Amino acid sequence: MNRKRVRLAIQKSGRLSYDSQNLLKSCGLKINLQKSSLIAFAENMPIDLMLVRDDDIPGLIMDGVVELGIIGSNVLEEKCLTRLCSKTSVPYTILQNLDFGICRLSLSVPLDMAYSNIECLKNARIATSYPNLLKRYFDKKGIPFKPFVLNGSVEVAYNSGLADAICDLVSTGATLEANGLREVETIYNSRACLISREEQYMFPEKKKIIQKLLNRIQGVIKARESKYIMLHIERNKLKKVTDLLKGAEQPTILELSGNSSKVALHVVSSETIFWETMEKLKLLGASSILVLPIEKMME
Ligand code: PRT
Ligand code: ZN
Repeated sequence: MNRKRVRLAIQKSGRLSYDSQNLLKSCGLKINLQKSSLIAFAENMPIDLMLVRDDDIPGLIMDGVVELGIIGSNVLEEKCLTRLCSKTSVPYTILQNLDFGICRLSLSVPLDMAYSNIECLKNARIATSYPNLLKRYFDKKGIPFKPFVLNGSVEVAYNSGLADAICDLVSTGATLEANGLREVETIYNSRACLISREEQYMFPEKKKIIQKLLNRIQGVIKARESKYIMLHIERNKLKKVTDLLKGAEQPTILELSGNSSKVALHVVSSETIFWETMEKLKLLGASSILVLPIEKMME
């Protein structure tokens, strides 16, 4: 086993694979991906990628096979609950919540069901791929139900007469709508996260590599959330402009040549700049307003 190379497990193909690979590329990793291969090597950092099914990633971390993994917190949490049921340990650390894979695990019922509260699902048969997260939710409310575990196509369980309700992941809600279902309760909010095995079992060389990658990931996420704003404004309107740009750091103010009453303002804002904000800036008299994406950032 190579003491110096860090192994990072990501989803081979599915909803998290593009964003996971893209994040790593944005961190400067040059990865040589081969379609059928389970392992890919980063050429310019001592990191090896393992391309696997997402469901295997929590176990690979918890059993110490790899040091890092990118996984939806829904899968991670479900795996933890499964292991806790069988009294197996769940050693891992969430190093960073990521900005993709955002979804929610929700309970949905048929459109024509008169649903007022969770009591309406007492003793109902509920189809899900997340029986433990569902059980935790119902147990907290003290309501009995009948779980029906399906590892895919959960949304068709009601129309096929297999279940009274379903508990599945939702992002836009289009799948539910297409199947005549209505979302009634959110069980769990999920997003992708970077996880690691517990530090005490790792070689110091590997800890350093992980810290370096983590710093870069944080930089990439911060940069993706941030915008660089430039505009010209009357000097006496500066305060009003900075009040509008919430989430912005201290601005840089520059003299404009040949115009002493106006200045150029440059600022990094960690919030999305909507058209409405730009219109308000314009109303304050700002001109030459530019909002630019930031590629990399380090604080
Ligand atoms: O083959 P492998 O086991 O690796 O993949 P998989 O088929 O188990 O998982 P995959 O690729 O479908 O999803 C991987 C992860 O993406 C999930 O565990 C979540 O963390 C995250 N994610 C984010 C989602 C969704 N959004 C999502 N919308 N996973 C699944 N869905 C499905 C949902 O199950 C439903 O069928 O999309 C449909 C609903 O989408 P909307 O947009 O119609 O609401
Ligand atoms: Zn899966």
